[in-house]
Amino acid sequence: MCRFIYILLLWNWATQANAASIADVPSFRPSRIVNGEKARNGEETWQISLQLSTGGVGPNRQRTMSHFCGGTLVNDRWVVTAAHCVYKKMYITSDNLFVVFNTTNMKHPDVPNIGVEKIISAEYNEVTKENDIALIKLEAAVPTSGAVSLPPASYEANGTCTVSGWGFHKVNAGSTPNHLMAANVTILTREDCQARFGSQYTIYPGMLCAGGGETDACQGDSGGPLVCTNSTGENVLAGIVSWGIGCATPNIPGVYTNVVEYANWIQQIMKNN
Ligand code: 4AZ
Repeated sequence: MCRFIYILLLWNWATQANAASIADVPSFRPSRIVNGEKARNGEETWQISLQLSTGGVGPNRQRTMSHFCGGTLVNDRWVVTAAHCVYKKMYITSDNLFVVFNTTNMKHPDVPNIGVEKIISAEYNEVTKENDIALIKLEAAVPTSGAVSLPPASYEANGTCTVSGWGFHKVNAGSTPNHLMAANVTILTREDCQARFGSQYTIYPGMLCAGGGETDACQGDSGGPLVCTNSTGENVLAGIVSWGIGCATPNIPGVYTNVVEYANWIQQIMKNN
């Protein structure tokens, strides 16, 4: 009898967890890079896809995995993503979260993917959208050649940078592309960005704006990289796709987490974990 109740409880828990994931997983909401181009092999090598799996191992696991956010490899064990992809989402655990890496075509039958050791989010503010950053420690090291550098403390992003991801190509497009897309966007000053958003929104120092033209990030690109090339030719992770008003809305830039503001926090987490 006792065992029967236990099974019933377990079944109840499992079906509820399942229902929650179907309703809430961001992959079921619209988005992808707008007006971008296909990333070529050897480009955007730092881009990863965060995927939830409902079970299986090897190719069987891959069949049950689905993309819901982007992320960036910053070294062989750590991925940077957006807090809003993982924060307070009970259905995402280190057991069902997988990181697809070294891939441009998601339809490839055996995309490289690796399990997760832990997920560490900053204190994300769902109202102001501040602190939209989280770190994911991988179960094992992946090749470092794909990683991109974190910005040095004095870094200030400017000029044209590249955003990439598997998000929708326009609002409500309906499905994510198989191929990784990338687009150039120009960094705006905080003042310019604030003026475009108006008084209803506050652009905090922990945020960075880019775009406002025909190219943009969109839902499903969230958590992914905005990478700039600095004066010495090195690629730097300047931003994390965070929020916006629609996608490629005329004059409205995309808003990114300003990674340099969190560089110390990232270093501390990586050192202590
Ligand atoms: C989103 O909902 C989202 N245009 C991310 C970025 C942008 C819009 C929406 C920027 O994940």
